[in-house]
Amino acid sequence: MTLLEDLKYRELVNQMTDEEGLTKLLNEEAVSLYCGFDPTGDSLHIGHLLTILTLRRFQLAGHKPLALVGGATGLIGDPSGKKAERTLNEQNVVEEFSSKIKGQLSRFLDFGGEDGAKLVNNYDWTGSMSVIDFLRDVGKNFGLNYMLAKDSVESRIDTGISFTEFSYMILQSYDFYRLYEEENCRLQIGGSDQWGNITAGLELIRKMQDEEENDSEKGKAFGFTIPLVTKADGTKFGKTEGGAIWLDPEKTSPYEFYQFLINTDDQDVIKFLKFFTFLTKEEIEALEREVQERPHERAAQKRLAEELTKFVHSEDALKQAENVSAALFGGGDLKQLSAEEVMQGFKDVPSYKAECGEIGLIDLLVEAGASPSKRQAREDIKSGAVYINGDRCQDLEKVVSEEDKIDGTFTILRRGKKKFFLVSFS
Ligand code: 545
Repeated sequence: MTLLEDLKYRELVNQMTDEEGLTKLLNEEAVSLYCGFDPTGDSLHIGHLLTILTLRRFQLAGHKPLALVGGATGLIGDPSGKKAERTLNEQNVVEEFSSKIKGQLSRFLDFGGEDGAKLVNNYDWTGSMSVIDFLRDVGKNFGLNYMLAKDSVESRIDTGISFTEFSYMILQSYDFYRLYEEENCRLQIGGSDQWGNITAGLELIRKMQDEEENDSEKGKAFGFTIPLVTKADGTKFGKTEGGAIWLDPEKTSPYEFYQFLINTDDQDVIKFLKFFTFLTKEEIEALEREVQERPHERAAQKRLAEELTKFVHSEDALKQAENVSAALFGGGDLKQLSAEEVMQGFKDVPSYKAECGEIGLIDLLVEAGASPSKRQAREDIKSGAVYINGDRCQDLEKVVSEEDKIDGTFTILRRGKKKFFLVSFS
């Protein structure tokens, strides 16, 4: 399969300019291509992963990805797909976000060697440009009607759009032109929301080239968009009750990340395997049969969670996530967990810090908020509703001590079927 055939098989093609021309180019040459990421937050989330993985697919097929961090455009705000004007972030905030996003991008692409991927920042050429140069050299190429007709602008005419956001497409277009000139970048990719900005860039390249005349040997440039990730039930992909699924392990632990994927619906899992993994068509088809014949085994979901947790985090992080999941849901042993794994798995349960090294179970149940009174605590223990680290305890005299501390740090109390309490000792 060629790269484009593979992308089509994976349903990763939303729109492209001049399919025939692009097919020919990609088959004949190693092509530099780019995708931009504006530092609008301190982390990428799982939705952004799709574009990163697509860049990686191009790279694996021998092409050269340029990952652009929008140090300049992040100061302005892309109106594409946004219903309302964005609030501007301070320059130092954008700089901080830029370095975080840069760090994340560099983990997902191969930057080694001469043909390795490259990180660029549009602040390097836009930050110092004068407003006169911008208006004379770049802005002159954009007709007002052309700009007004773009979705990102047109959809905001009634609700309002500032000149700042209105001008955004010119900045992104200029980036494409610069990368085309300086890096021989022939292709820009992005989500479907980026189509307007990408085609505006192609328009600018064409016009600036006409001006240069002498240099008409330069090849043609192309645009390509991938679909936004949607789910069969119509709810938004990548969001849980706890918020977005981030790629930063401090914001979304590898365990939460893994659990999010394991819980993928049967209706979505094959599509997500195509989108998010490098498994072959044959491997995916085999998993598709598994979903049909043995849905309860969730083989496809497991594979999806494994592949992606490994890619985004690490082999070790995947092991941890599997350990925690097994201990919590698979009848595994809580006592085998490390303190770190306990913290990941029990992040959202009420926690209690015991002031001393050991404490009577009845007192602990009350202090940790598991039982409302000592009387009730006694009842709970007697009736067999109380578990310490997964083991039922019916001993009214029980003192929770060293031997009950997982990894020397935590004790997990459970009352009834599902009420967990995390006790840490100082
Ligand atoms: C800036 C300058 C360029 C080319 C592109 C840009 C960015 C582009 C944009 N892209 C989105 C984005 O989201 C924030 C990410 C980091 C927190 O706004 N104008 O920056 C998303 N993009 C990836 C996909 C996207 C897009 O990074 O293209 O469709 C989401 O999946 O929304 O010269």
